[in-house]
Amino acid sequence: QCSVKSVVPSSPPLVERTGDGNELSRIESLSQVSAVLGSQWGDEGKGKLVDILAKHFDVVARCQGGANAGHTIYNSEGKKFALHLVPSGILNEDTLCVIGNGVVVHVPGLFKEIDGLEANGVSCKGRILVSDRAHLLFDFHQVVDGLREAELSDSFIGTTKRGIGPCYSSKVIRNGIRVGDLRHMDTFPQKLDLLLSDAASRFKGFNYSPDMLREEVERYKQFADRLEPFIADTVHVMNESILDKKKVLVEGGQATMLDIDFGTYPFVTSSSPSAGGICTGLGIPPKALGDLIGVVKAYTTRVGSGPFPTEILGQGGDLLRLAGQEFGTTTGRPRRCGWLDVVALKYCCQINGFSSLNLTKLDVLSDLPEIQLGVSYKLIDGTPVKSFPADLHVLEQVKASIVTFALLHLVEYEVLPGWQYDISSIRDYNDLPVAARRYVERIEELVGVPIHYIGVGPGRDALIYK
Ligand code: 2SA
Ligand code: GDP
Ligand code: MG
Repeated sequence: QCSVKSVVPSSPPLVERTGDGNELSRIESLSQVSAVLGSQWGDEGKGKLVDILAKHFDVVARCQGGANAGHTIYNSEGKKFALHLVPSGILNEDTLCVIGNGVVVHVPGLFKEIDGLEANGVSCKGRILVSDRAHLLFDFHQVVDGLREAELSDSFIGTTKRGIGPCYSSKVIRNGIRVGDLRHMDTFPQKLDLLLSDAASRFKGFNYSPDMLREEVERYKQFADRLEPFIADTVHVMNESILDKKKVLVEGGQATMLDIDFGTYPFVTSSSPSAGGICTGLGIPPKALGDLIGVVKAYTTRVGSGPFPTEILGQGGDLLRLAGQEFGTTTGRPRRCGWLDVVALKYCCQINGFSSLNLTKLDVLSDLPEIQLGVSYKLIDGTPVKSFPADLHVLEQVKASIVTFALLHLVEYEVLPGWQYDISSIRDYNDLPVAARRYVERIEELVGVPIHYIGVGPGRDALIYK
């Protein structure tokens, strides 16, 4: 199914480093409003970069998604935190964390996360704001997520079953309930009744009773009191922060290839993890946006179903999964693994206009004798594919979409030598083995966006500033 285009591209000139490689100057030169976005199928290591940058920003804000996200970060003592709804700026005590209007909020989950953070010495009081415009994600949305997946049978999406699709559906169909509605508990029961009755009429397996409504309303009365100090008009907060010259960092969840519009639809999430989602999910104007950093793993992973052109099936994929510890942060699911897909990455760069990239998990490739880069696709009749295909046409023509995608689009690979050297303690770009630098620079060359940060381990310090 794949062909090897060339072995080792003509050696690009190995430059001493671009930029001055100084940590502070790299971070301090970031725009007043910057963003960290996923540029593959998620789990690129966005949380780690946001945590590192947070100490230089006043506000860290999430704009889309919900508790389907799993962002893993480590504090200076090496303690691990898996965040889902709380922005990854939370470990930096001076940072205000905003959960924007575009996020879907499961309130019990949010409190569980806050309790876990507080129990580990991270103070959340007064540091987290939740938009009054954000939609509430109820337990029943999670049940419906499972029922929809079961209904799809073999064509299931492979969702996280966190209720994301059903909650965004409620939002878009306009019977959703928003965080601000918790301030009106008199009308809350009717609204919830409408939502639950709707689900019950749609799904045979959904058991709805008056008792269920009563219990849920009682729970939410308590949540409403506890949530009140967190609720804010975050559109106002965000825009005032910008006017006050505060530095704002936006943290994307998931990634562009899972975007409802640009991803491998229907195998996508239900929000816009790409640049457009920043404005709609926070209520800040496009002209406020400055640097957008795309986070890209040195190889590719994907959880759930759907096209994955550079996937390595069998033992090769298993080895990469093991080396990279590729298991879902939210669900623990094993992630599918493959080579870096430059076609998809270029497409993501186009859509988001990334100013720079953070290449993560370069250390994971250290044992490999050679590394492949998926540089182009062609159809089975040899026609080159110019850009990442929307594939709807192909999907309509064929039944087994996943298999067909792999068969119809042949990937051409470049093979580069590996470095077979432990790079996890290297902190200076020029100390990386030549083959590792060549890999980094070949990606820059193919994609046309500079790589300013290189991850060589999960810890905060394991970052090379290029
Ligand atoms: P959903 O739950 O409706 O958003 O699922 C739809 C698709 O989006 C994918 N998706 C993700 N892919 C990678 N990482 C995600 N977060 C977790 C993590 C995932 C986990 O950090 O590891 O723990 O399994 C994430 N969230 C959504 C999902 O796999 C579907 O393909
Ligand atoms: P996110 O959803 O994009 O924030 O990524 P996840 O946290 O879901 O998954 C990334 C995983 O890789 C986490 O376990 C991180 O601790 C880990 N990680 C991040 N950067 C690096 C890196 O450069 N090297 C290694 N070995 N692990 C990393
Ligand atoms: Mg993740």
